[in-house]
Order: sequence, then structure tokens, then C-alpha cells
Amino acid sequence: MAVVETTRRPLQVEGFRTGNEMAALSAMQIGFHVMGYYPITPSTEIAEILDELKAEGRHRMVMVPADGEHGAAGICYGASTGGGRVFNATSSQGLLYSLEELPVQSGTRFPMLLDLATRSVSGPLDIRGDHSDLYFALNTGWLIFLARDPQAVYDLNVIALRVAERHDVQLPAIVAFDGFFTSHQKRRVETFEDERVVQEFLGPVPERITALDPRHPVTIGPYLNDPDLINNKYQLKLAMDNALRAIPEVFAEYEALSGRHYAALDSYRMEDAEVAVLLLNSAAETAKDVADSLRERGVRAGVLSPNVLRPFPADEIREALHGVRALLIGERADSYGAHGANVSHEVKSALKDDPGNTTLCLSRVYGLGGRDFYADDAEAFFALAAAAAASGHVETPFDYHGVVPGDPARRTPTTGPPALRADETAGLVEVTLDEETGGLRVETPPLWKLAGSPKRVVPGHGACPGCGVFPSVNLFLKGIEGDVVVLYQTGCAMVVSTGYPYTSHRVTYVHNLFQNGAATLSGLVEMFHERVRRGELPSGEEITFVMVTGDGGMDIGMGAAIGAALRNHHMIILEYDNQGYMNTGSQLSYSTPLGHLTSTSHVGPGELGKAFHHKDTPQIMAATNIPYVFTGVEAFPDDLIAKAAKAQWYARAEGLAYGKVLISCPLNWKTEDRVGSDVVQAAADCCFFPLYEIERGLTRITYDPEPLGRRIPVASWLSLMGKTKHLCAPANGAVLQSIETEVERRWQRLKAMDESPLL
Ligand SMILES: Cc1ncc(C[n+]2csc(CCOP(=O)(O)OP(=O)(O)O)c2C)c(N)n1
Ligand code: SF4
Ligand SMILES: [Mg+2]
Repeated sequence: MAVVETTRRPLQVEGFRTGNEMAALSAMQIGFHVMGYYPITPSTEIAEILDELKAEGRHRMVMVPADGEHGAAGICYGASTGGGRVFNATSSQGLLYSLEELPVQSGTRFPMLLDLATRSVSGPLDIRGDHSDLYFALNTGWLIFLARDPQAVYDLNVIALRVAERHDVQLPAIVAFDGFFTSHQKRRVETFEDERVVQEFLGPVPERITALDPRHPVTIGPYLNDPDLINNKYQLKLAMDNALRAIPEVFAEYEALSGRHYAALDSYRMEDAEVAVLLLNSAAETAKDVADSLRERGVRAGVLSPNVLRPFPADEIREALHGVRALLIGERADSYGAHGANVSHEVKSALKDDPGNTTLCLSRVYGLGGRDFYADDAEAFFALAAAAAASGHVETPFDYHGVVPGDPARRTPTTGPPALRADETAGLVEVTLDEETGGLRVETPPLWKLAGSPKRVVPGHGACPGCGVFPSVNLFLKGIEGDVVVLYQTGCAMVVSTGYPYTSHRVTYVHNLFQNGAATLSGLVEMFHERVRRGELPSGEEITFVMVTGDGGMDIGMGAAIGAALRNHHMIILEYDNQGYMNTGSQLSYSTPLGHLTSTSHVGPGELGKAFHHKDTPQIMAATNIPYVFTGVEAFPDDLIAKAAKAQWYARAEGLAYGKVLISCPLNWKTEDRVGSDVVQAAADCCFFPLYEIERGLTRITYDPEPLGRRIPVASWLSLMGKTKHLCAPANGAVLQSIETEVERRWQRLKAMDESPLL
């Protein structure tokens, strides 16, 4: 890296970095006390990079992997009431899932920093960049800075925190940058060589109310009705006013330190502009190039782009537009039904306060779901503004730009014909109630017979080679007779099987976000039964409702799953456990075992893989007293099919059935594609993943490796995977021993439960 020499300014180093890298680097240099986070594309890398740096021993920020973004926001809020510096990073649904915590943070006036790599909001699910998430934050009382490139991410993180912590502001701040366009694209950047420069610029954390001073007790967040709440909000408004005044000062101080200039409103060639476009973040850079070329052709074109959205720079906008004849405001989000998105209305409202202003305004929604914004698009925007300027009239004040008309003649192609009832009701698996024991007896045909029955998930999906998801799901579904409706929570299985306009599902499929699938399916189940009761659906109609979820979905969606279980809806929850959040790139889940390497639990001198033991989800679900709980693996197909048949029987007759299937994931486990079945077999053989069922409260181990002489040490299983090889090194013996002890404790407890009907 080249060192940038300046005479009076601190040394800076040049680099080539992405927005996410710059976010992580600035967070490390700031030296936050605590980060609460939850992975979501495209912001996930920020926590991953910080975790890697922590493992290397380069910082000591406490990083708390939350159970979801709502939890992450709670962790951050709690930490910020403790008086230190707090950081979080998120995107899209993550922001929305934490939304209700945002006004709590601002209303009680605890500063912190949240980096938002902006992304489209579901549904349907789209992981690419627009500003629909950001717009939900506009009314939360947070300061909002906009970073158009990786350099600005670094700079504005430092600036935003400095403004946020000012005594006359004390508000939390968001720094928003474009998902993928900025979060993932490398640009030439400069950063301070010595982190003390950043820390001195920020100064020590200013004194403020803290929950950690028991000798000075305080009440944080009292119950506050009228007439006081309006006063609380008025103070928040005053804090925003103060921020408006403070921001230019902080920008100026930072410019003196870094040499980089920021203003609340970035104005490009606006001095004499007749036509202009206003765009947020990266698209504005494209428009600047187009403005240059238009000027060569004699068009007086300019570009506006706010660096600060809250407080809104209304004065600067009025001033910049004074002589402009027509302005096009392009927005990567809509406020549906409002005849223009939020920023359009805010710009128009700002202009209304200038009686001398005659600028014609056009508003266009563009680039939703990550659709690129090219020079041609900017040209089209300028052309619309120029036409309005020439005619003195706006033909279409609000519209969408870049919409592609569909072809009504084209039906959605699938990768296979729909499943027919005749296929599914093969009558091969028989379940009968044993009157004597009260348990179920299952007769399964030889596997070769079942192999002939059609699969409900057909090939064509994009799962990795060696992935255990669909072999296991299909195996499970072989034990289920009749009509099936599936709900997939967000995760690999969903993403790789339903890339629009294709689907690998031959049965009806519904997706909902993975924090709420169980609630969604329970609603569908109830609607089904009610419509049958009302005679709107044929009586005697039977559908088996199956929710397919990853282990991550049983973290963030645990509340919804427990809710459905406590209500005992007639449905099945099938969890495929690959020991991580794979869809977002191998982060730890609560089911990841202790010490395992993931992209948020690195291995190095500062950290040794995941810091806490794996979650025992089947036992948690069993505690809700649902009629049937089971575990299974692909390596024991008869066992899994029989459990599926039982799950269906219980879902029909008694209520909710839950099962967890350990599936191989070569990507996460760092194994060869072909060894998946052996690895899950080893997990069962070492009793890390015991095969058992709990039928109406009675536990039965269905595979006990001990009497068969097949029990292997936990280390033998761990040695099969790249992600755990380090645990077999003598230096890490303590972690291995801790895993062995926990595995043994759970196994002995299970055996006791198997032996006693009372446990
Ligand atoms: C509220 C919210 N937070 C985060 C995400 C990002 N996200 C989508 S899938 C996923 C991980 C899913 O993990 P898991 O359920 O184990 O399924 P896998 O991807 O491993 O198959 C995450 C973190 C999201 N879509 N919505
Ligand atoms: S990442 Fe893992 S779970 Fe996801 S498709 Fe690939 S192998 Fe399957
Ligand atoms: Mg998973």
C-alpha cells in the first residue's frame, strides 16, 4: 500500500477496498465496545471481516451474534444504555425486522451507529440493491447519512458518530450505502494509517446517562403518556435541528483532518444548471458523467445528491434549485399510492417554502430490486427534465422508469409436471395405531419399491453438488402419502429451488421469511379446516402441511415455531440442519457446535471458532408437549421414512410434529461432495446427533451405536470435516474435551429418557 504524504495532515494509506471492507475498517479503528449483529446480504461481510480481524487479534470489540435482527437491535440498545460505543450492520428485512426498536433507541436518546447496505424489501424476495429498506427508516428519529462510495462509507461512519454523540444531538445514526454497487465493488480509497487519529477525532465517549452507575440510579424509558410524549418528541425534533447546524461544522473539521470535502447536499455543476437530476448514492455518480457529456453538447445540466437525508437539507435544496427550470428526482423506492416516493415529496415541499421558486419537478422510480442504472438511464432522466423545461409543463409528474412489460401468453415454466394425487397416494407406507401400547406401528416397503415413486422436488434446482437438502427432503416426503402443501422458510432450499420463473416443486409451495413461516403455515392450516367446515372445500379433503426450514430459521423463527407448537396446529415442521446460515455464506447458527469454524466464528490467536454449544432444538420443541418429535439422517433412510409417516399421522390426528434432519453441506463443512452420507453417519455414531423420537412424551432411541459396537469418538467425526480439523490439534484439546463432555451429557440424559417413561 502506498502511503499518502501530506504536510500537515495525519498519514493516510491508499488501498483498493469495497464499501463493506471500509465499514469494517472504520468500525475497527473507531474501537466500538460492542457490536450486535445478524447476517443478511449484502451487509453480512461487515461482521465477517470484523470477526476475522478479531480472530487475528487486531481488535477486541465484543461481537454478539444475535438470534435475529430484532435481537441484534435489542442487544445494541441494551449495550448503548451502558455508556459505550455500539455498532450494528444490516440490510433489507433485517432493518424492517428491527424497525420497532429504532424509535426506542432515538426516543430515549442513545447514540450508536448502524451501517445499512441497502437492499430491496421482500416480497417477493430479492437480495439486490434498492432503497426500499432505507425509506422505512425515514420516520424513526435516526440521523441518516448517505455514502455514495467506499471512501464515503469510511468517512461518514466517523463523521456520523461524532455528530450522533454531540451533547446537543444524542441521536443514533444510520450510514446507508448501496447494496452490491457500493458494498461489494472495490474503489481506490484512503484511510488513516494510525487508528488513534480516528479516536482522537471522536474524543472519549461523552458523559451521558448510563444504566451502569448504580450509585446514580436512573429510569430509562419510563411509561410516558400525554401530555409528556409530545414534549419528548419535540426534544427529538430539536436534536435534529441541532444536528442540522452541527453537521457542516463536523464536515469542516473532518475535511481539515482528511482533505476530503463533504456537504449536506452534494451539488455537481449546479452553478448555472437549467436542468438537473437528484439521485441518492451511487446512481448520482453515473449521472455526473452524463452531465459532463451533456454540457459538451451545450445543455446546462447538473446533479444533486444528498449526503445527509435526516435531517433533510431543505435549505441547501432550495438554494441549489433557485435557477433550475426542471428537476427530475429519481428514486430507488416507491411510497405506493402517494404519487411519488418520499424524497420527491420532500424536495417539492422544500421548494414550496420558496415563493420565488419555479422549478418544475418530475418524479421517477427506477432501479428496483438491483436493476442497474446506466448512462442511458441518466440520459433519459435529463431528457425528460429538458422536455419539461422547454415546454414549461410536466406531462407526467410521476411514473416508473425501466419497467419491462410481461408477455401474457407466456406461462410460468416449471422444471417438472405437477405432482398428481395418484403419484402421491401410492399406499406403500402403512401406519397403524397399536391399541396395546398406544404407539404407532409403521410398515415401510423395501426401499427399492419407494425409489420408484415420483419425487416431489425434482432436479433442476441449484443446490451444490453433494448437498444433502433435497435427498433428505425427498426421502422424508416419501413417507408422506396424499396431497402435500409445503412452506419453505428463507434459506438455501428455498433460494436454490425457486429462482423466478422456474420452480423445482411439483406440489404447492409458499415462501415466507424465515422468522415467520410457522405462523404463516398455521394460518393456512386453519383456513383449510375452516373452508372444509363451511363446505367451500370438499369434505374429506386431506392435505398434509409441511414447513421446511433450515437451522437458522429455527433461530430467528424460534418464537413463531414455539407459538405454532403451543397452539398445536396440525402441521409438520421439518428442519434441515447444515450447522450454519448457508444461504448468506456460512455464518454460525445457534446449531453450529462449539469451536466450529464459520465465517463469523474464525479460528486464530484471538478466537477459536464458535464460542458456545449447539442448540438442542428437538428438546426445546419437545418441551412444548407436541405429540411427535424426531431426529433423522439420510444415512438411515428406513428410519427417516418411518418417522415421516408417523409425523403425518400425528399432524392429521393430533397436532404438530417437528423433526430435525442433519444434512451434509460440503460448502460449510469443507468436505468432499461424495462423503456427505458418511459424515452424517459418523455424527450419529459418535452420539453427537442421536437418532430418536419422542412420541406423546415417550422418548425412544431409534439407533443406539453402543450395543452394535459402532460408537466412535467425537474426534473421529470432527476429523472428517475441514471446518473442525483444528479441534483435533493437541493445542485445542480443551475445546474438544468440552464438546465431548457436552455430547456425553446429552446422550446419557437421552438414554435415561429412553429408559424411563417419566422423563
Ligand atoms: C430478517 C432477515 N434476516 C436475515 C436474512 C438473511 N438470511 C436469509 S437465509 C439466512 C440463513 C438461513 O439459514 P438456515 O435457515 O440455516 O438455512 P440455510 O441457508 O443454511 O439453508 C439468512 C441469514 C433474511 N432474509 N431476513
Ligand atoms: S451451501 Fe450447503 S445447504 Fe446450501 S445448497 Fe450448498 S451444500 Fe446445500
Ligand atoms: Mg442452515
